Order: sequence, then structure tokens, then C-alpha cells
Amino acid sequence: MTTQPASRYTAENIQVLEGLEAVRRRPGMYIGTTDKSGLHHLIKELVDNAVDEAMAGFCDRIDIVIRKDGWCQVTDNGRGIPVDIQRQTGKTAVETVMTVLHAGGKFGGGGYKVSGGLHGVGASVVNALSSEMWVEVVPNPDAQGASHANRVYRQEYRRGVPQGDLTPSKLPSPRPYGTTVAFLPDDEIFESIDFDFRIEAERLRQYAYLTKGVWFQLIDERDGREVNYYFEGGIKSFVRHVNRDREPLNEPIYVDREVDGNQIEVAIQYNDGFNESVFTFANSINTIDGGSHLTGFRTALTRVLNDYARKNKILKEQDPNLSGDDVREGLVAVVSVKLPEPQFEGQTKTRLGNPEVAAQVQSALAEALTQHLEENPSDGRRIIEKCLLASRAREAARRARDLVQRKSALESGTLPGKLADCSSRDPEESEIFIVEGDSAGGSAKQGRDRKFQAILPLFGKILNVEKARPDKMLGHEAIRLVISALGTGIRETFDVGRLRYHKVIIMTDADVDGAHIRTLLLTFFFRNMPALIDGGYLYIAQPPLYRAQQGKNVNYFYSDGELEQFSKGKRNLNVQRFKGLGEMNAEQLWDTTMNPGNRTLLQVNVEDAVAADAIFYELMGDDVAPRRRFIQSNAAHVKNLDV
Ligand code: 0RA
Repeated sequence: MTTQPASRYTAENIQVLEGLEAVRRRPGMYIGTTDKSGLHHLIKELVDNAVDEAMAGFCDRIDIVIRKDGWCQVTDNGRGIPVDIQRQTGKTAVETVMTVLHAGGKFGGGGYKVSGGLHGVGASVVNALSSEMWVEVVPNPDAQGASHANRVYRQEYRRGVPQGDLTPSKLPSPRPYGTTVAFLPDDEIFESIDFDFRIEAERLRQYAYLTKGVWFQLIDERDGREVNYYFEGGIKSFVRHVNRDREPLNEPIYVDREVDGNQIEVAIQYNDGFNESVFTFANSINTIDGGSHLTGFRTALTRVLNDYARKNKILKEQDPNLSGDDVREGLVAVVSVKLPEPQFEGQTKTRLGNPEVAAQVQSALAEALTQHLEENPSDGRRIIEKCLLASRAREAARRARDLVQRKSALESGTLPGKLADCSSRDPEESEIFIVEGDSAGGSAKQGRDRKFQAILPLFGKILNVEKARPDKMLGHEAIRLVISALGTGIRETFDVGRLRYHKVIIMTDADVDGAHIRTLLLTFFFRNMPALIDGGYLYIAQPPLYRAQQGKNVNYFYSDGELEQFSKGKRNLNVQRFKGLGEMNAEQLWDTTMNPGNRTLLQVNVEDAVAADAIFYELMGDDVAPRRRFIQSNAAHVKNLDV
């Protein structure tokens, strides 16, 4: 039964209230930020709980609804959060899960085998940050006993505080078993409480890959959009997806096994490209800083491929071993481990600690990979030959790089002639604008403050680095200009200590060509100077789209919407659209885009390697057809394509 003593205002409750208050006072500590990302984090917390229930094997469907009234609702078909009163707390498990910090499925034992762990702050944090919230549970009688069967148990909350007890419905439940949690984010806490369908759909897709066999549905009732994700093959489907527009060299190699209570899952597929895309996850959290699972993965890959190549005489006696870099060119892989007690390390807690996992991943993959190569010798030959090619290309690239470096050493200190350098030699205060085109370069040179602002104009299309070999890329004029102007070197020889400007600002036209060049530059930096991005040195300038003059009044606008809002009903308004930076005179460019006192700069950060790679890749592709094809074939049914 769920009736409770009239007065239960105990020390327990006071602690709960203090906990909720702490969350509201410092939301950033629990969900990172209070912007869009923080807002969507709320949904993630609830989906995490449902995914935990799925991982435990009790749930195969998770539904998310963004409702017309601004609420969001997450439903699973699991056992239902227990509705019984727990002896230790005197409260139902439902109330505990919804109000006590860090209680999300981690107390009482006999709960989940694995759970998120990193941000596993749970439903109580969502509750504390919601102006209103409710939970409804229809208990599965097999899990919770027949006495609770067939009723809907409901409890409501405001800003985390229960508005009554958990109460069963009088009438039998019309609904299947499971848990639904609905919440309205608190507009006193969040910058905006408007959910973004695209953000949510992307997150969900990743979740779906990592949770094979679970059906995810997202419906936006505000406009009827809907996506469904279900991946029978899990991460095997993911590597196929990443390679969808490339030439794969093998069928995905896949292993999924349990070792000492840890779940180890790896999928590998090579393509004919040159980049490495290895994504690692621990308990569905993207471990962008790697860790023990990545170490085990790399060791197995290098070792098995070398052994195989030697044994089959593809690698001759005089040949050196394939290096780790050689075996990772054109590699797409996902390593996903699920552990009962994950240890996350590093400042952002995105590196897996657990030392035992290295050996577990290594032996699981070594066995599966060896077996696959033995059973599919043509796959084996293709992969090894590809690695050999990489090894030779690397040797050639090293020679080319030496040449470039020796050359610049000879010309010691000479900077590219096209660079209009600043007079300051202090990197901390110095900025470099990488500018598209000749005329814009001219305006920028005239408009800048030459004390601390340098201008590097680039011409024509920069080569498509995504599709080029590293050795060829270095031969390209524009890329060489950028490298020598920054002074850092690239890849293995990159040294941030030699960076000549602490703000590297990409300034391109606000049109399609500008966006393309910006993407090419971003891709180049992402691949060759990732530390430049990690260090927060890379920026994108934001030139305005319009200039509107009325009498002596001049205003600049950065979007159609802004201009529209401003111009309604204004008479004698003279509007100029800037088709390119070159149409702005030096003074205008300074005022709007370069002057540190007025300008807006976007700092480039790669928070999520998966998203970044996908965006780079998708922007590189010139049509949407392949994406559309993918979505159609992988999402079971999609009402509204969101491409
Ligand atoms: C069994 C036990 C516990 C919770 C759940 C199932 C459960 C929690 C959630 C959250 C969303 N959907 C859910 N479905 C089931 C209590 C925790 C424990 O004792 O381990």
C-alpha cells in the first residue's frame, strides 16, 4: 500500500529540500549550462534512466514527446519504478528517485547492472529545475507483484517538491506497463525553454546505435515532426553509416561479449579514405579523451594485423612493422563498453580509467579480428595492402614535411609575403584574420589596428582536405601560407608554444562560397591542428548581412529576421545588403566585424568528436541524397525528413 503517515516531516525531508535548493542555486554544477545544451540535458537525464532499464533487459521501447504546451514527456515500457514504500526512507521508491539527488537507480541493490555514472544525477535534478513535473507508473506485476497490477500510480511536483503522495488510479489502467515522466522546464532557470527538435533527434540517434534492439521514437507535437530509430546491429550499423558514401574494404568486424561482468562491444570497418574515425563510449557516454578501452583496442589492432601480415608473407622480412598510424588510416570503428563501476577521469571526465578494461577489449578484439581475417582472406589482403600504402605515404609525407621545414629554416623568420603582419610580437594580444579573397583582404588591411591585428588573404578554393592525402595537402599554397603564418607546425610536430597569434579568426563572406571555404579551413584545423581548437584559439568572425540607414542613423543586422523586425513601418529606410566582405569599406569592416569593442566572435570548440566528424563529413559532401537514402533505409519509418 502507498498510504503514508500524516506527518513525515523528518530529517530525511529536510535533506531532500536542501538538495533540491542546491540544484536550483547552482544548476551549472549538475547540468553544465542553462542554455539550449542544458535544457536538452534534462531530457538526456530521463532517457538515461530509461536506457538503463533497457540495458538491464526489461525495456525495448522509449518514447519522447515534445508537447504543444511546451512540456516534454519520456515514456518507457520497463518494469515501472517500484511503487512500494522502502523501509529505510519511509517513502516510495518513486518519490525517492524523483526527489533525492543521485538516487537514479543506484540504491537498494538488485537494481541495474550498469548505469550512466558520469552525469547520472538523475530525475531529481530534472525535477528541481522544472516548474512542474509528474510521474506515472504502471507496475509490471511480474516485477512488482500482482497487488499493484493494472493501476496508474501518479505523483506531481513543483520545483522538485511533491504536491501529494504517490496515488493509484481508481480505474484500471488503459495503458501498458512502464514509466512516464513529464516536465515543464523552469523559465526562471533556463535562458529559453523551447526544445529543439533537431538537437534531440541527433542525440537520440547516437543513443539508438549504442543500445541495439531498442526502439526510440521522438515526436514533436508542435509541428508533427517525428523520427524513429531502431538499430538491430547497434554499433555495427553505426560504422556502416559512417562509411555510407565511401568504399568499404570489408564487412564490419564485430564482437560483443561479457567479461567479468563488463560488456565489451567493438565494430570495425575500413574504407578507402585516409582519415581515422574511432569513437569510444563507456556506458553510452562518449569518452572523447579515450582511456583504457581505446588502449586495448589499439594494441589488439596493431598486433593482430602485423602478425597476420607476417604470417601470410604480405609483409616481407626486410619490411618494418606497420605502425599504429598505418593501421588506422581509413579506419572506422566504435568501441563501446558497459561497466557496473565506471571510473571517469580527466578534467571533463571524458576518459575511461578502469585498468582491467584494456586487457578485456584487447583479447576480445584480437580473437574476433584474427578469426575474421582467417575466414575472409580477401578482406585480410585488402586491409593489409591499404596499411602498407599508408606506411609508404607516411614516409613520403615525412620527407615532404622535412623539406618544407628545412626550407623555412633556411629562409629563417621569413613570413609569407601575402601576410600583413601586426607590429606586436606578443602572441597573447595578437590576432590573425584569415580572409577570403582579394578585395576583402584590401578592406581588412586598411581597416585593421595594425598594432595587434594581422591579415592573411587567401585566394580561390582551398583544396578539399578531407579527400586529399596528407603529403599532397602540404604542397598546396594556401595551406602552406596558413601553416607558416601560425608558426606552430602540424600534426606530430605541432607546438602550441610557437603559435604567433592567440586569436586565429576565420573571416569569410556570409554566402555559400564563404561557408564552404570556412568548412574547408575548419576541417584542415580539425585534422591537423586539433590542439588549436582544444586550446580555444580558433574563432569565426561574424560579418553583418545588412546595413540600414535612416537619416543619420546607421544600423547593422546579422540575419533576415533581425532586419525584418527593425524595419517594420520605418520610412525612408535605405537598406544595403552586403553580398561579400569586399563590399564593405574599411571603416565599416572595422566597426562591425574587427573592432574588439563591438564585434561578435564565435569560438570554435569540438565538444563532441562524433558530431564534429559528422558535420565535417556531411558538409564536405555536395548533395543530400546519400543522407536521405540512409535515413530512409535505417529509420524504420520516418514521417518527416529533417535534412
Ligand atoms: C527497478 C528498480 C528501481 C527502478 C526501476 C526498476 C526503474 C527506474 C526507472 C526510471 C525510468 N524508468 C524506470 N524503470 C524502472 C529502483 C532502483 C533500484 O532499487 O535499483
